[in-house]
Amino acid sequence: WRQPIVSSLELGGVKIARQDVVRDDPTNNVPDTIFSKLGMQLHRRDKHPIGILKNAIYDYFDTNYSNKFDKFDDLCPLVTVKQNFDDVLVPADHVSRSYNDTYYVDSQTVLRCHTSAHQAELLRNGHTHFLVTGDVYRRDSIDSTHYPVFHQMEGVRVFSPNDWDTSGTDATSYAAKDLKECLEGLARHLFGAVEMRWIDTYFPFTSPSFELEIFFQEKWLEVLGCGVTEKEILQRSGKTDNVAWAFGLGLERLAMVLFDIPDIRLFWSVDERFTSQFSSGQLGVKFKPFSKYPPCYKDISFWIDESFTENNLCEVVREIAGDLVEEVQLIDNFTNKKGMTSHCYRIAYRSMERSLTDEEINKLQWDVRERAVSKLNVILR
Ligand code: FA5
Ligand code: MG
Repeated sequence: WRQPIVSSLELGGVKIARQDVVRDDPTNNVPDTIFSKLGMQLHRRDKHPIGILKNAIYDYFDTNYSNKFDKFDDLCPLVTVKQNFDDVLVPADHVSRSYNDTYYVDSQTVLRCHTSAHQAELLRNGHTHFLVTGDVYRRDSIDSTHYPVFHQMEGVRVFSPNDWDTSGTDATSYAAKDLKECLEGLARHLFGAVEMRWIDTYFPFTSPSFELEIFFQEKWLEVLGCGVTEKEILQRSGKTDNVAWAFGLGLERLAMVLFDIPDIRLFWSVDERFTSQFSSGQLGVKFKPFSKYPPCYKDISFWIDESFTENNLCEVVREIAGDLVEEVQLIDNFTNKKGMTSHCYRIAYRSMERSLTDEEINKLQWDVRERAVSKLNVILR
């Protein structure tokens, strides 16, 4: 179940050797499990749910905007810190810049954590309507709707004064209204009737900013972020009189709703019982789970120090158990009289493809315990 690690690959016409990404460099935190995902490009496979969804979204934009949107789906996922953060006005002290949240190849290069990393450059190059699809990377928690590699589609539309002049509203309200109509139309195109709601939120690069949530498996699931582009981003690209909107769709989340896929790990499955259920251009099919294997829960408790983070624990667990880990959940947290803090995490192991043996799970859990001690500075209880 481990993928072979290739020694080099081509990304957006650039050849990248494994040594360029994974080497003994303290400013590099990209593990093999992540390197092995580079270049997989699920979004460019027409029979994969992510590729099918991308094409369906393309259809919506082509039809409603007479092919005005330029499309990019092969931009290199290695980007500079400037592209990923500075160009979209992420403040210098924002948590998303930390080694705890983002994969750094070296101190100036990251695996993009969002497709917004390409906004500024495309605007500078004169594009006014565009879609950017690609794999993005984040150090994150583990559950059925979070994965450290996933796919986003960015959309940007720039307006000129004559677009809103006759509308009777100001430019920002005009763009916000158009944005919501565009995305609601997209949701109807993909899902027909679906329960959804808008939430006000914050992004450094848009104001106002919104998230769209869809009701799925008894919960509200966040599927996209969007908003009216900050003036400064447009100004820096020479567009002083314009206003624009932008969105970033989480393609796995949308595909989970569309195809009824219960767990985000399935997108990486090469099991024929998964892959054979989808075909190019087919949106209507619902995924039929092959028999669900039982989960096995193992708890791990330890004393932590101030260097401990949940993302680091999740990476340790994933490096050992790969896609056999379904969820890592904090179930107990207390501080004793001496000021020592203890955490207990419950790890759910479950394969999507077969039953796991006790022996196998015990070995995984043993390795997790050992690695937690050696890498995370914790003391097992
Ligand atoms: C962003 O990434 C913004 N760049 C989106 C944006 C673009 C806002 C343009 C405004 C303008 P956020 O971090 O919320 O926002 O991620 C966007 C979507 O990606 C989420 O709504 C969710 O659907 C998906 N997503 C986020 N983290 C994960 C994950 N670990 N696994 C799977 N999907 C995820
Ligand atoms: Mg969000």
